[in-house]
Amino acid sequence: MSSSDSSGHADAALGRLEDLPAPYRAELGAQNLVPLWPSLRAVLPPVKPVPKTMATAWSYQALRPLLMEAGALTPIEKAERRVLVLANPGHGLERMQATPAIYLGMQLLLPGEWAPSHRHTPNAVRMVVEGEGAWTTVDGQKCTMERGDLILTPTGLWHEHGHDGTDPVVWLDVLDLPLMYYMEVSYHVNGTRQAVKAGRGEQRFGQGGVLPTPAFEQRHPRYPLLRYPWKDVKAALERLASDDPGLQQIQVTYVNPATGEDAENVLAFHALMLRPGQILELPVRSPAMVFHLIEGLVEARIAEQPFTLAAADTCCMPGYTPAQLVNRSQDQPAFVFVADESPLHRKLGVYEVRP
Ligand code: 1HN
Repeated sequence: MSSSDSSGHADAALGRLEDLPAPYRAELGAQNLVPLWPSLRAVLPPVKPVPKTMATAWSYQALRPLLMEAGALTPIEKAERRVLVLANPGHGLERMQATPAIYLGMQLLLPGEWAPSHRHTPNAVRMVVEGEGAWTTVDGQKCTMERGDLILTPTGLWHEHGHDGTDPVVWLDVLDLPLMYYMEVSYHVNGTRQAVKAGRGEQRFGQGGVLPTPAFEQRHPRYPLLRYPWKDVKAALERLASDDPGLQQIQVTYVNPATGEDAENVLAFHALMLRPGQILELPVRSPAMVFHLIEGLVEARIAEQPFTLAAADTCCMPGYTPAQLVNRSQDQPAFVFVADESPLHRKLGVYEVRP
């Protein structure tokens, strides 16, 4: 295949592996050597990457009974974390990745269960999907889990989950595990039940515009805020929408309140509101993205392919892809949780927005 870039320079067809004599190929292999030219176009395609990531949607209605069945089939002691992974067929299901850097899983905790304390190198967040009475203790902070809440478990922090309620609790886990695994830096350490510390980040760091003054010569903790309650995030979106009726991108970013930077190192997290009937055109950008519907009914049109998302449904798309989000309701707003790989792309210097 050949094509031409913006300079008009055409990519010549390159020699194939089969063009080389078999004994020569065998000799190369025996020396752990490989000719570049037969693979050059595959590793460095013209103008735009060729993604393995396929636009894919997971229906909560379809996966929920299977997750509940996992609850009956596998006790928590045999699972540690009882999760069904949302795996992208473009990468192969066994790779357990939604996009190059994003892992997604739906986790079930039943009443009375405890998922023991551990810490690991991958960064995680949880977006609570259903149920009440569960909690996650992160670095000694006990975070209650209510629908739509975002709870961080950044790299290296101890975390465990418990459930004092009466009905199943389900949340969406979003991790940068595929990246950490690829980098050969993924590992975990088991711990014991954490002592809960006094003082919660939400109370101290959750007030817009003001921060507690650190004691002299002290610094804020690296991750001051671990729980972002949905009621506050939703109210912030509603305020943005009513403050400026012409605003198209009604979106907030989950940030570290002490630095104003992304809440975690590798992935970014946002909440987006669509007005009734709104069609939002997304810019074509290099990072892959995930959309998870918190409330409403949305059609995600990804490179013209439509995916209908009801509450608790999730979909992903590769980078460099045109997409639109359409609120299918004419009288109710819709609310979408978004995860993307933009901090990683910015750090690598490959972040792009295409015209
Ligand atoms: C993990 O630690 C949790 O703590 C959930 O709830 C999902 C997926 C891969 C690796 C570690 C959790 C995970 C995970």
